Amino acid sequence: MADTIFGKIIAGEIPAEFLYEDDHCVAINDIAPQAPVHVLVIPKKAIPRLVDAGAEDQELLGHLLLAAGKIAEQLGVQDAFRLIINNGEGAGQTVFHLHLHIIAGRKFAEGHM
Ligand code: IU
Repeated sequence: MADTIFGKIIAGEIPAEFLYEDDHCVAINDIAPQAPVHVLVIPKKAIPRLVDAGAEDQELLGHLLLAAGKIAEQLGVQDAFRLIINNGEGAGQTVFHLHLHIIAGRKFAEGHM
């Protein structure tokens, strides 16, 4: 559990403010925000990358999406946010404990990623 910084945060070994918590995940503000709203949704189960998730994680992955929607509503950005998962170093993943980025509060170019 405590193998990455996120594992340590979830284990309470490193203090962090949880914007949201339930049985399966927590949400924290990103320490280096890329937008006015930049929140990380982190499953309590440590799965290194999305591709490391298995069939047994199907319910958890759905749960994370539903939680992200709820958190977006809680933050008042439900009408304009993006969800990002970086999978692997080549895609910019730096913390190898699966997490979703909720990005909002900045203008998004239409028709572009
Ligand atoms: P990535 O998808 O693995 O690149 O995202 C990791 C994020 O975790 C990145 O946006 C960092 O700013 C963020 N982060 C953090 O919020 N707190 C930390 O102590 C560390 C990284 I290390």
